[in-house]
Amino acid sequence: MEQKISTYVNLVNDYVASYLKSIEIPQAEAILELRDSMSYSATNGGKRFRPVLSLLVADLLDCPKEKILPFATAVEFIHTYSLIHDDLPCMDNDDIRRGKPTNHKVYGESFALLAGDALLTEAFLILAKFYDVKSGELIKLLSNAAGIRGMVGGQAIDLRANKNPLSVAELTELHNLKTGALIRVSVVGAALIANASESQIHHLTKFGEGIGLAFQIADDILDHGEKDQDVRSFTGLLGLEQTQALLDKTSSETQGFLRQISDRTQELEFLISFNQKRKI
Ligand code: GRG
Repeated sequence: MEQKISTYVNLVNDYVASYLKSIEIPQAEAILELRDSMSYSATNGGKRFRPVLSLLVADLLDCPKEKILPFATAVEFIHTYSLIHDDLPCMDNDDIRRGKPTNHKVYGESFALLAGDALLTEAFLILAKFYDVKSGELIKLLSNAAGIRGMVGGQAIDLRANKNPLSVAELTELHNLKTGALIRVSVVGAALIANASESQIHHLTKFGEGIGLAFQIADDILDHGEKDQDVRSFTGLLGLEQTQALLDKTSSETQGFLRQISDRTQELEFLISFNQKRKI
């Protein structure tokens, strides 16, 4: 299974890199530099958790990977833009991401801002270009997950939650929006492309919500020590032990949703336990 995941990561890496290399753009020096800035962050060693999730959903539903790769790339572009903007001095002001200098440290703040803008916009161009009659539905799904009703809304709550302690329910809501929505859409969008039935989409949506939340809880456990006093983290609110118990509970509930879909969900179950134990 590890071998399959690493093959899928390579598949996504190749697709993302060649997509950006081959886009038709004006050949002005500044625009070529902007494309470099987009590529720098989009091909900079991310785990590719969201695209791998989409590809495994495609496998479950017997859908060819080639049909999913453009969608998975669109979601990864939005994820990449959010990280570039999140690292900017006006947000988290981070110098290092994935062990390398952040986008603005290499290309400057204004080009980092533009690289994020261009990745966000390109995501929707991909959906419009590759998915014929399904484009509208996919654009609606991704807009809801990425914008004010999803990731950006969650980021707004996060920024304003600076000083006020949140309840566990409020923190869960924040993370369902900020991190969970894009992970859920990786599952649901792939299911839609793969012609899933209404009942499969229903159970996969529940699975997507569960793994999105589990991903964030695992992230807080990984960051424990750095932000254990932070009221916007599960470890900050609950402590390490209770957060670990919450991760285990969320992971097993998430497995339960999978079992209602089919008896061929072992690979997606592996991703749940990979997340439970991940060190990156
Ligand atoms: C700035 C619009 C805007 C949104 C920012 C998602 C987000 C919203 C900020 C990222 C902050 C953060 C560290 C959130 C925790 C969960 C998370 C999304 C981690 C990073 O995702 P990974 O682990 O990253 O999938 P890689 O590097 O593997 O791609």
